[in-house]
Amino acid sequence: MSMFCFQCQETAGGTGCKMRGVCGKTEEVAKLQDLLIYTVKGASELVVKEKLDVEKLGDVNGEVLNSLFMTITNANFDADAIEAQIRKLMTLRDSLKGQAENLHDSASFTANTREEMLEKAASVGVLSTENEDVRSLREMIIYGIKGMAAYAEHAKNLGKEDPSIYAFIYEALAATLDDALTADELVALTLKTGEYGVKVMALLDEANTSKFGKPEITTVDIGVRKNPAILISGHDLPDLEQLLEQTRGTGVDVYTHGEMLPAHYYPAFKKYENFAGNYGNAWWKQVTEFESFRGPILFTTNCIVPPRSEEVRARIFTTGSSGFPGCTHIIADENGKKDFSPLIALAKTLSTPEEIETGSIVGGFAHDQVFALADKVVEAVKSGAIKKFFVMAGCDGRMKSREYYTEFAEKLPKDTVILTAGCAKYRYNKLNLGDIGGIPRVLDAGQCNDSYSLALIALKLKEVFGLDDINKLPIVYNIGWYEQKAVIVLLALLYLGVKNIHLGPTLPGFLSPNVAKVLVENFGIAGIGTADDDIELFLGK
Ligand code: FSO
Ligand code: SF4
Repeated sequence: MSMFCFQCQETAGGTGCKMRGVCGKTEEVAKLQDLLIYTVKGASELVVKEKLDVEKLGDVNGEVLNSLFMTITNANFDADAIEAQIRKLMTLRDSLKGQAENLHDSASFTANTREEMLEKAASVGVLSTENEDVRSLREMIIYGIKGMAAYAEHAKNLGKEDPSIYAFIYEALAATLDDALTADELVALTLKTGEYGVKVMALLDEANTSKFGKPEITTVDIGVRKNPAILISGHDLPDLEQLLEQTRGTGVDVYTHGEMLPAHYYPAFKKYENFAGNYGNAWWKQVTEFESFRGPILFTTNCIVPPRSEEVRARIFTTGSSGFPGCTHIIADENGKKDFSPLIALAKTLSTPEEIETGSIVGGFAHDQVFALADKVVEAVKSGAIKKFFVMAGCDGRMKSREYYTEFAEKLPKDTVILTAGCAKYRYNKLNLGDIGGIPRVLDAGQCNDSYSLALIALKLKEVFGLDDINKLPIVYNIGWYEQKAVIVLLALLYLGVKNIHLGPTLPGFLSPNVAKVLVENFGIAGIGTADDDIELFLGK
């Protein structure tokens, strides 16, 4: 077997990519990512065993977050960038060494050339843990940590850090090296990962709202204007801010794609007249939508899909933890400033975007905006105008089976409301589902990390209705997952005590039968059926 990866929902055959990733990841990139994770584990063990103060680690915290983020599905396909990151991490790791003895190999191995790295990688990947239950639990924790690192990196980019989150990342990653831990201890660590998942989402929420204001109800144009334009994708709002500042007054418009759509809901970005609207849909549709967009594209994070033509590749720029071979990668200077002038110059030489849709969509229902509507919502629940809420947050993806979510949304009775966040929304946010007494039937809170808002809304409703258990609310969780940020969101919901979450379109391939059983028995986790059967099940008919 040349590679093994089963971290995302689209893993080959539902069990593992073994030759090349369904995502387009090559064997070489997969192996280098395995070694990068291994190096991060080694650094984590040193932080734990040397009892180092995480607040005094200098660049280590940021580079650990970056390394983890680079290995998230669809974030970085650039072997050279990953190799350089392994070198950087090995150096940082070695700088942590002190008196500790009996260190794990990950804390001391060296590999100097690409060949040596690939050779080493072959023995340290996912399958190096032989017991399938231990492997399943370890990987679930690692994937949750990857999602946590992504959110922590976004918060850090806005100057918000929580040392306890870093300390937990080191503790958890070091624990994945410990063969003495029992399955029960690993299950407990999985829940603790969820606890820190809540913390990191709260931190990012605070970082985003304190800098850019509280999301508010906003109508977003989905058509096009007549100016040359840049498309920005991914999740990082400070990158968007810099791009808007630099394009202001240049005659170049900026459109969002995929997970950047919720940026329109923040007050701070409304002052930019060239912030034109949202172009297209969820990440996987970029294959055709980038072709028709015709202008430069900036990736701030995942989800990148390998472009099918050189023409499109030449228009793609990456920044932050994202990367793609052959695409220009923009790095920040020592003051954090990124120079986006190459995109602006290129945009001016290219055609304006081709119109693929017209009209608008409405969003901005993060926690404060929903709390402002609380009286109306509570009244609608009490009067029976709203019978049930369906949390349909998470991710979208390529699989045909995800048509389920569109059908499900269409078939839900008119006295139900969908609460959404993440790119999952694109399966139903353009359907005309109407409203209930002025409350739209699809309430979009924002990006996948804004699932935090949905949890806060549930906790608020629990308080308003004086319930002792979040599971007594008329809320059903029917979540679509794809990559590792969805894993941390799921673990956060489990930590908050949410039971009976339905997860689709398929259950994770990284769950061994025994671990799946634990999730089913203790948390009522279930898959999905047909839209008709599930609606009947959820409405208790
Ligand atoms: Fe989607 Fe991709 Fe936000 Fe993910 S664009 S799939 S869970 O990166 O992070 O929701
Ligand atoms: Fe396969 Fe997903 Fe891993 Fe890509 S990220 S190699 S599609 S399991």
